[in-house]
Amino acid sequence: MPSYRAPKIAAAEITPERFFLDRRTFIAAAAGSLALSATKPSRAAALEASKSIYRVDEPATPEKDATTYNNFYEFGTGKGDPAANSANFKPAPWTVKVDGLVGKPREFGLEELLAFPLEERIYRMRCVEAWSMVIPWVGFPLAALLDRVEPLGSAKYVAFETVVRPEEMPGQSGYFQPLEWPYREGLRLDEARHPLTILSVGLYGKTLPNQNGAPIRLVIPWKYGFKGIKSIVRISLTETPPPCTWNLAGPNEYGFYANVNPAVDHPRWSQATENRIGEGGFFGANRRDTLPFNGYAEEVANLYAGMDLRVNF
Ligand SMILES: Nc1nc2c(c(=O)[nH]1)N[C@H]1C(S)=C(S)[C@@H](COP(=O)(O)O)O[C@H]1N2
Ligand SMILES: [Mo]
Repeated sequence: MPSYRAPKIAAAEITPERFFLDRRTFIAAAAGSLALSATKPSRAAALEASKSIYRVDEPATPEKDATTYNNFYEFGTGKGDPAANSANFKPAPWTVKVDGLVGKPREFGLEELLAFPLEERIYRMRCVEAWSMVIPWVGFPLAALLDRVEPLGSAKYVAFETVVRPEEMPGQSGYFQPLEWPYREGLRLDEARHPLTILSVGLYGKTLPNQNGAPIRLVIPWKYGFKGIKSIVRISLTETPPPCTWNLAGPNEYGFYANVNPAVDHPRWSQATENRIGEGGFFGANRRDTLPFNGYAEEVANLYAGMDLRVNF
């Protein structure tokens, strides 16, 4: 996989207003070893790289749609609310606390998070609401971060928490509170360590916009979108399954696993098909079939061998 070290950003340069990532560096990552290697790769090798599981062979959703049609209830429940209401959110400075069943609990500053080897991953994304997108993320495997804190043998799950900042997040301060805060999510440790699971710090070669979960959010392409918790401040290793926001809010509608499964309907709607955002026509013509594990079955189905996926939905 193409990878590189992000440039070291001096702490002084990480301003409260916004931090900055060099777009050219991301483009180099996207071009990957093809651009960086001294010898010219064969056409076959280039083709093979383009078929990588990390880069789905479907057109990316227009950036405008991916950054204006969002779910981020901390900024409101409407799809346009996160883009409209997140301008005052401050994604820097930032720290992520990693604790629980680990040998080396510690905090990671933003600068350190951006220093992990970043890659571009073009993933198919599927919301539980039956719409989908294809998004070029920039990020690094969650496993790389977990390695640094040395999980103990007793650690079986990973819990995640979003920041709570009512003063910057209007959805957390209004009279109507749609969810309990902090937004929380969790994965089994083997799911968390799977190479497809990434922490994202950017999209479309740019720093992650506030509405998409700045400065750092989770991306798990074979699960429904709600598992992809945004603006993470804490990651804890646990022995038992951690509480998850949507699972708590509606246990028969949103399971802990939330693996994309066209054969298991949501109690109130079918999950068999989806609307690809940006292609137009929510109903009818542009609907496509939803794929088991969102098209990543070959890579992840073995994680669930022997499990009844209707019970463990
Ligand atoms: N903290 C937090 N994370 C969240 C949500 C949220 O409301 N709050 N919504 C989830 C849902 S339902 C989806 S589909 C994805 C949407 O991510 P995107 O807006 O970047 O496409 O974020 C997920 N992460
Ligand atoms: Mo979602």
